[in-house]
Amino acid sequence: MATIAPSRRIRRTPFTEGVEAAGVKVYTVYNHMLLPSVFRSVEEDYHHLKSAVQVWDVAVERQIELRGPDAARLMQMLTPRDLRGMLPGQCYYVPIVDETGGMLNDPVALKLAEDRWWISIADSDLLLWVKGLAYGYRLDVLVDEPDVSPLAVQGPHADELMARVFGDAVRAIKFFRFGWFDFQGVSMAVARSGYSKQGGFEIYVDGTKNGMPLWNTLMEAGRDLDVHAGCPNLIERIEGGLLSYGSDMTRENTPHECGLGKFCSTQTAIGCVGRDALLRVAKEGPTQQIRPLEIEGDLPSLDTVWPLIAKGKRVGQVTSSAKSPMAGTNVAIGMVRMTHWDEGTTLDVDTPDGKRAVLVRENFWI
Ligand code: THG
Repeated sequence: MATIAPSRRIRRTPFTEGVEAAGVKVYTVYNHMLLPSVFRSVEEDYHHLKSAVQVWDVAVERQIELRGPDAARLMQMLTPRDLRGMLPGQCYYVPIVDETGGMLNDPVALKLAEDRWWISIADSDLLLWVKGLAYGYRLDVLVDEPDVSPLAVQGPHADELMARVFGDAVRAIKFFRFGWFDFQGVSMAVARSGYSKQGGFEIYVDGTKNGMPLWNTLMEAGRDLDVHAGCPNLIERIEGGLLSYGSDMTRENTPHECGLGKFCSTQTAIGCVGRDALLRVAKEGPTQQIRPLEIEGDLPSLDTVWPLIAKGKRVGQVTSSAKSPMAGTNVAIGMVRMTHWDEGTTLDVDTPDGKRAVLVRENFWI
């Protein structure tokens, strides 16, 4: 395959130098920025993630900062999740929808203070939507992208490695909470979160110049823990049911179709854009929904949706798939119509290499 031309439009991160020194083999582009996707091989990276500890350059999880008297009001306009009970120091996974209830992004929101929030975005240009709302509603709030770059530490030895660098207090951070920790005189938010089910942290690295010193410190401190550079792993995230915006869901889907209804409290999310549309779909219930799928046989890698077929008719689509050492088959995520979404239903999928048998499962693997 051809390679992609480097350019200013495909931004490097504060950790790219370390990623390259660690021998990154494949990149993807996410939020106009380099995101590593393979170091040794997807399968080797998977086994290492589940047994050791990895440091991930997830600077592509760009932050949108809201600052000012209307910050909380704007944040509640953005999401159907009710934010009234959210305290400073908490992270919330928040669906963001447009006026039709279509998904625009599925970020993690951090409440730094009543008048200061970060929105840690997935792959869409959410900054433009947020700036448009702030301007259109004449809100008293500053909206911009600060020089803050998440670095994730994921895997079973993440607590030990983080304690060595930031002190034992990091062990007490609860899931989806964050605290402020010092690294070489710079205060940084450290959260217990990350795009894997193996446990770990995300450090919101403040300042590009602090990226490589922290990267190197983590690599040296974790040598005896077999620390290695890693990245969000396709197999592990499918097994864990972690959705990928732009792949598993788009603006065409409501949060309910994505299985994110549990993160919506639309009735009480007063002022949220798309509220009327979502109240309608929440009442009726979705007619298609994300499901875990098993697919038999050898598969090519997926770079466009594969139609799901029953009795010659299209009943959905596969949007992510990978060969899983744990399941001994291909694990996949798809959007399936309600007529065929029950556990145990068998379907066919049309792949570029031919038809394969599909089983609809009830639960993800992790
Ligand atoms: N961390 C941070 N920013 C991010 C991601 C992240 N931005 C991009 C992308 N990932 C956004 N998407 C997700 C998807 C899933 C989760 C977080 C962000 C996630 N879900 C957990 C789950 O499904 O098990 C828990 C959600 C909950 O219970 O609240 O973590 O990873 N900073």
